[in-house]
Amino acid sequence: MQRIVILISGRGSNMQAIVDQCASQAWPAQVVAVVANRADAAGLAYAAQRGIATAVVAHRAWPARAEFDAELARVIDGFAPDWLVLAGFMRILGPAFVQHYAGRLLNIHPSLLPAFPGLNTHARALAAGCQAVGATVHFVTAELDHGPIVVQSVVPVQAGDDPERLSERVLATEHVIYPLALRWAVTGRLALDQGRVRQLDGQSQLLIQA
Ligand code: NHR
Ligand code: GAR
Repeated sequence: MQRIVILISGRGSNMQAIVDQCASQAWPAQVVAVVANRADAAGLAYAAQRGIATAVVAHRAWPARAEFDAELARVIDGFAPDWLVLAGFMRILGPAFVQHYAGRLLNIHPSLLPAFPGLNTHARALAAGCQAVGATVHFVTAELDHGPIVVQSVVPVQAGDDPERLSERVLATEHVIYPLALRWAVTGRLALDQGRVRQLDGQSQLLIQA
């Protein structure tokens, strides 16, 4: 059984989708812990209710980023993860932390990377006149939102869209592609080839949500 630890900062709907599909599709894996950087992260209650261990490492208690990263890694390593999953996790992680989990650390970002790394992606995409937006699951590297891409979803922009409406439609695709990427990960279906990710069964790494 592969061991998955999920990091959240808030609602945790991507975490829920992963927990649900891991169980319902009987992956050779289990979500062994959900860790948040804020005690008020709503997703913690869902995890606890599913019988999953939870932990909080409050970033505010650790003034230096490197100290927060070290404490976070100490708590995570107590759960001995094979895969570490950022799901709406809102703190930038330093190079030492990222290196420690290299090759087993995934993130989902609500844009079509490499466009719009960072925050407020939907507002920036609308302001730029983008006709399509989406989400990207990628391996995390020290460079923010720039690691090798595992799978992307594309969502057309509709007349009258605002960031909130757009984020709802993109989020629905996140709940499809993030569990998919993780199922590939825990079943050994991902290979890194010259800095690019290949799906070894030849399955499409693109979801188009018309
Ligand atoms: N860390 C590294 N090294 N590389 C990545 O690709 C990372 C990462 C940590 C988080 C998620 C990311 C996203 O998908 C992620 C990817 C937070 C910020 C941010 O600016 C940016 C990107 C992401 C997550 N955070 C502020 C900070 O100072 C705090 C914002 C807040 O607390 O609300 O850390 O978008
Ligand atoms: C998701 O849209 C995720 O892509 C995004 O935050 C939302 C979290 O929702 N992530 C980031 O913006 C990372 N900086 P969730 O908590 O319900 O999964």
